This record gives sequence, C-alpha cells and structure tokens, in this order.
Amino acid sequence: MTHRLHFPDHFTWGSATAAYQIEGAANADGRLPSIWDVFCQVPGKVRNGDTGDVADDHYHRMEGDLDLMAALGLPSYRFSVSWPRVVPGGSGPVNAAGLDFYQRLVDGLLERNITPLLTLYHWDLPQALQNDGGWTNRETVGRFVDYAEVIGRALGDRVPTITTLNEPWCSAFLGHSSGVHAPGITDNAAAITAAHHLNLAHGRAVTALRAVVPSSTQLSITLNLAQVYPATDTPADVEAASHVDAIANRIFLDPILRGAYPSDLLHTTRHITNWAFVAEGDLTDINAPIDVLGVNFYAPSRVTAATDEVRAQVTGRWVNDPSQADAGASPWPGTDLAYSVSQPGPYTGMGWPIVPESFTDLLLRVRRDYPEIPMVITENGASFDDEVTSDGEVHDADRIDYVRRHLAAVHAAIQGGADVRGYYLWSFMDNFEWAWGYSKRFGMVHVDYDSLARTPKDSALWFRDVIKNNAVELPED
Ligand code: GBH
Repeated sequence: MTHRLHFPDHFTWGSATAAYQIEGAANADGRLPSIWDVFCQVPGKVRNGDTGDVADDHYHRMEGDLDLMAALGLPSYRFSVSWPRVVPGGSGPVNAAGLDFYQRLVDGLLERNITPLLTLYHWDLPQALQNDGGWTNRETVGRFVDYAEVIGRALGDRVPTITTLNEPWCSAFLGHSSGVHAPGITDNAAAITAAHHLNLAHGRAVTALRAVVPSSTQLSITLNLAQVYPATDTPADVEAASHVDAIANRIFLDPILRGAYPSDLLHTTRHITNWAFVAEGDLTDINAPIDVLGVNFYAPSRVTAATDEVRAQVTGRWVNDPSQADAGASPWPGTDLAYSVSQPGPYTGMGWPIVPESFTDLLLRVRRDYPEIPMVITENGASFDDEVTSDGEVHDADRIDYVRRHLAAVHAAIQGGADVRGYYLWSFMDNFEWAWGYSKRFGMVHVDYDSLARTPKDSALWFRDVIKNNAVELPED
C-alpha cells in the first residue's frame, strides 16, 4: 500500500542549473573571466584543481540537453545567465554572440513547451568588476542594473519569471567572510557591505526591469534559507540561534520584504561595522515589490552560545558538520557569539543532515513572518555517491528518498497554509559543485566527465512520474 500526496493544480515542476556549473566554453565567443574562473586558479581553493572551463559543455550541447529535458517531461527549467558572456567587461558593450546563446536557449525551451525561469546572477561576477572591488563597491549596483536591463529587453517578452540574484548570502558571506567561495576574501566588514550592495542591486534591478518587461512578468529573488535551531533551550543558546538567523536569513528577508534591517542584527554586528554604507533611500529601493520569493533549501543549522565551556570543546570556529569541520573561518560575522554544532544523521554526501521536517518549519515560518509573499522552491536536492552499473544504469535510491521526503515536507507546509507555487529539483545534471569541483554529484542526470555522456538516473525517471501525477507516493510506514 502506498499513500499519495497530491499537489495543487497548476503547481510548477522543474529542475535547475547555473551557468558556471554547466556551460564550460569559458573562452568561447567573447566571454571574459568571471571571479570563479580566477578563483579556480588559486591553488587549494577548489578540490582536485577542478575548473568550469569545460564543465558539462552545455554551451555546445544545449539542444541535446533540451531534448533530454523534454524526454524527461520537465514542464519548467531554471537556468542562469552568465554576466561575463553577455557583458564581458561587467559594463560597456553587449556581446551579441553571448546574448544569442540565451536567445536560442529560451526559444528552444519554448519550442518544447518548457517554461523558462531565468536567474540573472548565480555568483559569476565579471572579474573586471572584482578588480574594482566587486560587491564591496557600490558602483557594482549600477552595473548590475544595466546588465539586468539588457537581459530584460532581450528576453523579457518570453520569460515569465525573472529572478535577480541566487543566494546572495553565499556571495556575501562564503565569498567575503569564510572565503571558501570566490572572490575568496576573509573580511567580515566587507561581507556585510557586500550583503547590502547585493540587496540594493536586487531592489534597483526589480524597479528597472518593471519598466522594460511585460506587466505579467513575475520578478523575484532566490534566497537560501534555513531554520536555525538552538542546541539546547537555554536562553544563551536561543539568543545565539536568533543571532545566526539574523545574519543568515533576516538580513535579506527583512529589507526586501519589510524595508528595514533587523534591529538585533545592527546591534550584534556593531563591533564589525557601523553600517555607514546604507545611504538615504536605499531601504525603500531594496523594498521594491516582488511577485514571488524563491527558496532554496538543503539543511537546517544548529547552534550553541560561545561560552568558555563550549570554546574549550571546539577546535575551530566553524564546526557545523563533518564536511565543514576543517573549513576554517566562519561565514557568520559576529559568530564569536555562536558556534555551529554537529547534528544527528543521516547525512547526504555533502555531510549535510537530512531533516525534512525543518523544511516544513521554514516554509510555515516564512508564511507567518512575511505572509503576503508566494514562494517557489527554486532548489532542493542532494549529492550522494550514485551507483553506476556495468550496463550503464545509475541507481540513486538515496536521492529519490531525499526528494520524496522533502516533497512530503513541502506538501505538509502547503496543507498548513504556506503559499508554495512550485518545486525545482537541484540539479538537472551533475555539474561543477563550486569548491568541491566535480567530486560531488547533485544531478538527476548523470554526466560522465570523460565522454560527457548524459544518462538519466533512476531519480529522473521517478521524478517524471511525480510530475505526470502531480503527486508523490509515500511508502506506508
Ligand atoms: C546551492 O548553494 C547553490 O545555489 C548551487 O549552485 C549549489 O550547487 C547547490 O546549492 C548545492 O550545493 O554550509 O554546512 O552550514 C547551497 C549553499 C548549502 C549554503 C548548505 C549553506 C548549509 C550547510 N548552501 N549550506 S553548511
């Protein structure tokens, strides 16, 4: 016996990728380096010295990949545009050949009845802008708005949803606090400055896009959100969790959806920055109305207050989980107040704990605290060591189990009143997993990195049925 959970009518199903992770063709047709091309050249930053030079070679194999999406019954596809392909210098001339790739991509999707969801920025800042300070430089905001307008004008008539930024938390804090992502800076004040400029770039791009895209176009931002649980219910741990929640979640949610930074955040970071980079009018600009919030979810966090006793027990400042134990600096400025603690398993292949209930908690929390905004799950998925058989099949029961449980969690949130409109599985195919290079696979399609052959995994066939039924089947347990 199985138990079927039906999703609402018109629920959008899809799968997601990002430009630098799949395209390759790093030097093709006028593209110039992004911060990730440069970061990959720094010894020790990316596992095995991997780079995005070739990746899945999607740039040259796009038509075949679209055929595969159609064969797998995907109603929608989320991709990102490579800024350094379209405006290679970060500002200045548009590269027609680069833009043409996305014209063909969008047309190819529409021909196959696959609805595009376009992300303007998934971490690949043109290096030319980084040379002037990147996201720590307020000038970058204007460059992003110009680039957003170029894309809005060129593609806005055929793309029903445009997302400005993917996970600005990662750009700001993994890029500028822990330094495990490009541009690899470790400066907490710079990270908070970058977070503000990313917020401002988002809000001003939304306003600029409104003027050039059809009125029906949905504008959005994607945030990586995670519930932050206190390790115990002592007041100190509860306060630590609230602090991390502010620097991880509310630093984006509050200005974007309420037009103000959280007052507790301004207080807990006051020894790092005086927030003088926030100018008159910025918060009104950031608060530009959006139509839908993209939510990426992988795992929750669990934290404890940094008492002397805790300090004596932990070796590093950043001890969240097995995979991060040796990662060095914390990505949470001000975490001299809080330490991440390891959580009980089971874990994914990234070492991230599998806690589907926290996904329900998160969606209901967004519903409660920001009640007006509809949500789309723009990423959820997992990396595991998939089993490739000698006859070329790829068995990934762990991934099916992860996605099944997380879909049930989304369903529970919808039942509880959360307004969730769609779900995009990360990722369509195995790809360049940032600092982990090609050592981690998130795809529902397997990629052989020698031949670049694509093979749908069991999860892709399973997901095709979920889409067809608009329902997920749970074992009766
Ligand atoms: C997303 O980032 C990206 O958008 C996507 O490009 C990427 O391939 C995908 O996820 C898989 O990684 O850091 O130990 O506290 C997700 C980044 C992952 C950052 C989970 C926060 C929390 C676990 N997030 N992480 S930990």
